[in-house]
Amino acid sequence: MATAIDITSSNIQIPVVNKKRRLCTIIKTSVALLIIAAGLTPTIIRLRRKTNTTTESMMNTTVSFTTTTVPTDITSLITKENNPTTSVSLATLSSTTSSTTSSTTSSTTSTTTTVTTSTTKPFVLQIFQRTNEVVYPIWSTTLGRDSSRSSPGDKTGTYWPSQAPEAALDGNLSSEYCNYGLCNASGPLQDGCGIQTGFYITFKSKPFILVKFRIATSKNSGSRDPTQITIEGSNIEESDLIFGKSWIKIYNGASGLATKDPGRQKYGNNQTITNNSLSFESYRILITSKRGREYCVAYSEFEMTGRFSD
Ligand SMILES: [Ca+2]
Repeated sequence: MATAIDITSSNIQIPVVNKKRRLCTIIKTSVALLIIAAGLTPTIIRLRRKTNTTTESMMNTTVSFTTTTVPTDITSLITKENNPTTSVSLATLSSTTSSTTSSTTSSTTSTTTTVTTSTTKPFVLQIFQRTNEVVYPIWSTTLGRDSSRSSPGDKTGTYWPSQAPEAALDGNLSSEYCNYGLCNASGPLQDGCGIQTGFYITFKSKPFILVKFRIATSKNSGSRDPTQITIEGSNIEESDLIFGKSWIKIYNGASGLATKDPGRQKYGNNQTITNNSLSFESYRILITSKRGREYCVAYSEFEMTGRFSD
């Protein structure tokens, strides 16, 4: 059983040890409070600084907004400012439009350049005539084969002495070239007379692209007119042009005189050389058919029109 003790009336005293414990407890509590207070103070300071920064930022935004506002556009501006999605969309749209415009401009510029190129570099055509170059008369010669030299005379394989091949390249319709080929000046008149005859020449000008040609008729008979020809080009040394391998074919077709006789000492139609972009300094012309039965093939001009390569 516990016994009740009246301490007010007794002489019982609180031990000194208990006083020290209370003092220690008070000191510990105070130190703890000081540590807590020291930790909270920077946080409060930081919170205050952050609050100040936020306030300044908001103020700047407000000032900027006010200075750019036009009374009639206030609603739309407020909508843009308050709706970031709309603002981004507008920026994206603006960027896309700019890009499209740039692309369109670039395409237009490219097209213009192409047109300019085609209009500022026209082909300059000119007639290439002989000056003092050697013209080699040939007979019994076919496309791609070696040439057989012809000489002046009245026998097989000759040309009439006063009608040499130079006469076909002098720009004069009253002079002509007449070659008998397989025939001679005594007859008989045959379809084959003058066939597989022609000439070749090396021009002193730099190589040119043959674009077209036309042939002028002789003085005496339409039956001597060439109707089909071949043209070959070469850049091989002149001394090697006797060989067929030196030549490249660029034309095999109508002479421009076949469909209609233009009359005596007249030019036929221009014939265009298609699918040829090669420049040559030498050309070989061969007659492969004529209009009728006669002693020879004859023509007063073989006019060559061409251009220099770019
Ligand atoms: Ca002539």
